[in-house]
Amino acid sequence: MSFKIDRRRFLTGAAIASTSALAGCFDPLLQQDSQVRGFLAKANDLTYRAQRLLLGSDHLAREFSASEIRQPMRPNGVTNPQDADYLALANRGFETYALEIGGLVERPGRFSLAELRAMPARTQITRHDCVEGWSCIAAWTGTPLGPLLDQVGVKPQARYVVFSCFDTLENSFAGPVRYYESIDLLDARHPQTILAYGMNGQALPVANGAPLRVRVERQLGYKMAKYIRAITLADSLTAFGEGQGGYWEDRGYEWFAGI
Ligand SMILES: Nc1nc2c(c(=O)[nH]1)N[C@H]1C(S)=C(S)[C@@H](COP(=O)(O)O)O[C@H]1N2
Ligand SMILES: [Mo]
Repeated sequence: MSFKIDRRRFLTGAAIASTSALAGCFDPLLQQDSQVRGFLAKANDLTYRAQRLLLGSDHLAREFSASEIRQPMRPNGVTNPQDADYLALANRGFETYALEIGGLVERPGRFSLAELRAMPARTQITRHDCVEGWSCIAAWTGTPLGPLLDQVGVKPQARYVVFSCFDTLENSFAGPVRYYESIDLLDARHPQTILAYGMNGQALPVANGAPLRVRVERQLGYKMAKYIRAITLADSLTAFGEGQGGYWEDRGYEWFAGI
């Protein structure tokens, strides 16, 4: 275990050192054919396969008791999206919000918050570990993703669940670059993977991803997309963002961020 953590520190350190030292310049991690990218990709693939072998698909992340909640849940990354479509929803208390589910599914659909709240619910008190080295413990309430996927009918060729978010992190020549993330179907169907609309017994605050954010409890914080607009089932990640599976993955982070 300690070997894995040390290696993660090393990989993460390498990614951060590289992006900060070369900010605004050429970044070898962003070159898909570079040796560094190849090394990271292989290491990530090894971590992925080793963890899938060791932990299997149903290993649960540790859950804590209410007295262990460490508040406040420190908001991180984008905490107050200013995108017009998001603000329009927020100003009406997310009453008109509807989660879109599409891609490789039999029955694409839209689900309002009221509909999501009426589905089976799960509350779990878990620890959130950010790659920056801090963690928080909070209670999350939401509906398990697995049964919702069954409801829309995942097509057999689907391999990934992609979360598209409302928030813009930067503007490029091609337009706004929005946060996105992706997980495999094992994590998507894990019993602790929920679409959360509540935190510490309250409605999910805007800072922590209102109206809907995913909790993928066996992964690092950046995998847990906030401000979810749509979920797309896909057989490949190349069509999304820069093709590495997430906003931070496109900037050198590992796609499989198991802890
Ligand atoms: N849409 C969106 N999701 C996001 C981020 C973000 O900036 N935008 N930041 C990620 C990171 S790095 C972390 S650690 C967690 C922070 O969640 P919190 O704000 O509830 O602490 O959200 C993740 N999901
Ligand atoms: Mo993070």
